[in-house]
Amino acid sequence: MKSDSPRTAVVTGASSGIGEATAYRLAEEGFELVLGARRLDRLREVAAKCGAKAYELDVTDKSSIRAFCERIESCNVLINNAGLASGFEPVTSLSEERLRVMWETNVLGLIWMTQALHDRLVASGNGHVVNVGSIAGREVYPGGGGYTTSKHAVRVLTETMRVEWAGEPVRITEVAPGLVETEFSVVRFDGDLAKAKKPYEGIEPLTATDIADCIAWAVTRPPRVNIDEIVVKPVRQATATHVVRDL
Ligand code: NDP
Ligand code: 8X3
Repeated sequence: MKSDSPRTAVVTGASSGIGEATAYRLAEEGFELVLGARRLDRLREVAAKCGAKAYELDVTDKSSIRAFCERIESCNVLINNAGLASGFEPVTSLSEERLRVMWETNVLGLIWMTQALHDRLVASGNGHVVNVGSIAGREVYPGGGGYTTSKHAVRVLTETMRVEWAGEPVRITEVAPGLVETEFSVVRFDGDLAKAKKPYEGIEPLTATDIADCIAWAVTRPPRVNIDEIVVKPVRQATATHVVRDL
């Protein structure tokens, strides 16, 4: 469904992966776009391809969020996508640095962005927040404690906002993917490309566009429809740890 009049969508973490693909899909749907991420050169390339505005944004930094949001006049849709995993450390040896970056990006950043744009979402009369969660918000695995706790928090926050906003013209959706081949694993394994390829070996992983399609579908339903959550995995992935591979 194409929008009748242009709605503005803000996408965090749009310099690569799911955020980048979402920018392209939402542009196709007729949205006006404001994109944010830390790597401004990459972000500008994405923006140029879809006619979007691109501003530097670090969701872990409240002053960066303030400066970013000051440039946004109106906002109908907020895609809280910026996020990452860092390492695979068991809880007993989780480093403060890795735990902090995951929680500050995936959880606190999502809260600060939502707080900053909530008034504009309500004022739009047809607001929508999409939080990019994960199957890691529904399951656990060894070495995942820092990341899975953050994504469980995203799930719970999404549900909490839904009850708090009941009666407001703001919908809220969680899109929770399994294995999607993006830069996610490169970041998780500190740039080790050989390790980063492993999770996707012997299967056909999801693409960033597959997730962007889910997001685009959720935000183009009629205003009366709230899609609560979409859990999406490759066919070969039954759970976070049960993946049938051709090796
Ligand atoms: P990518 O690494 O390709 O993209 C992550 C994006 O987040 C980048 O654009 C990055 O931009 C941005 N980002 C990271 N930290 C910050 C920050 N502090 N401020 C602003 N932007 C930031 O990975 P994905 O596209 O896969 O990840 C997108 C989301 O999807 C994440 O929330 C991730 O947890 C989730 N997800 C991914 C899955 C997968 O298998 N790939 C599965 C389930 C969920 P920059 O570095 O330029 O700031
Ligand atoms: C990413 C999916 O299974 O690597 O959110 O945690 S998983």
